[in-house]
Amino acid sequence: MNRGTFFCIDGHTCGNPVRLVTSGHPHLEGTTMSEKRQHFLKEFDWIRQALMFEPRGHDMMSGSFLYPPCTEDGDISILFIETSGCLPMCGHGTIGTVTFALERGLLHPKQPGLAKLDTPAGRVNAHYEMQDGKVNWVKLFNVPAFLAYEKQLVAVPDLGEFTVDIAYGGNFYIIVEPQALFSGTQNTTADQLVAMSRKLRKAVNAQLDCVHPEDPTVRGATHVLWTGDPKNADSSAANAVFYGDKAIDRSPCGTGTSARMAQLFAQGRLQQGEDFVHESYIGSQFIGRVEGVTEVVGKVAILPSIQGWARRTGANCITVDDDDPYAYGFQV
Ligand code: PYC
Repeated sequence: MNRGTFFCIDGHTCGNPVRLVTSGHPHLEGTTMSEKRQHFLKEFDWIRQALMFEPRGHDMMSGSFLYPPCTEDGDISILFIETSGCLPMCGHGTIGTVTFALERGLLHPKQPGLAKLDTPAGRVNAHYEMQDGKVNWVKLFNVPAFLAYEKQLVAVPDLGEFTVDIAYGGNFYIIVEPQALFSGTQNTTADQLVAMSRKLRKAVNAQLDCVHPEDPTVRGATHVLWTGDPKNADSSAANAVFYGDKAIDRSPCGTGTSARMAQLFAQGRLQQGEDFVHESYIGSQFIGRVEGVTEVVGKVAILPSIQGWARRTGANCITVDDDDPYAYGFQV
């Protein structure tokens, strides 16, 4: 039996995949994207698994669906799908989604140059420059980001002790700076980062409660952000972001960059208005900035922006049929 046919625009943001699904959307209940995300996870997670995992996707696959706005002034809503689940917010995914949706005529912001987005994590405003039908860049004004835990000593089975900070930038990030057991991303292979990340994430979540104070459905440290020396002279810092079970982000990671800026700002290592050029594991760059300061339930938080670009690579029509033993994907 054919369970569904999904038309997709495929592409990438600074190297990391974005699959914008343009048909086959399930109807979702709820008045906010956070509620709709919960409904999708409960009833329709098979769609995510089919479109993200092998053989139709791969370890790094990441995508989105567009829905009508949930707010009066919103232009559109985005539901993120990924190998790890449905993220509350995804920065590279938003830059790609906005770029492809504008270029293919799926998004018509009320105010040209500014798309107001409803995401499960909250309002994200996307400023963009479009020329001859192509989007040159997108600059996101992300949800408030904050440092949740500082200098936590975590004993990781088989590895040893790590000292980490945890920050929220749309997802909770375990931030690891060079220390005895880790000498920086420049000296560590992707395979080593993946192996260490899995164990570290498990140990952190066993030790600490990471729950968003305004939305208890946003919980758990899902991503690990390893830091290091950049390859490019104009980068402020480099990272390697682990997500899902085997992925290292090819982009500098929008929510990770927001979390990292929140950490650096809280520790007096980054100032409001200063550019923070963040470099990915493959050397691509986002420009981040602390645009303002606010608070989230009494905690100091930053208002981060992230600027990057995306390119379409093609279109795809994916079918999911029960006669395929791998219809809902697999992981090795
Ligand atoms: O850009 O926010 C991001 C992101 C999350 C996971 C992969 N990329």
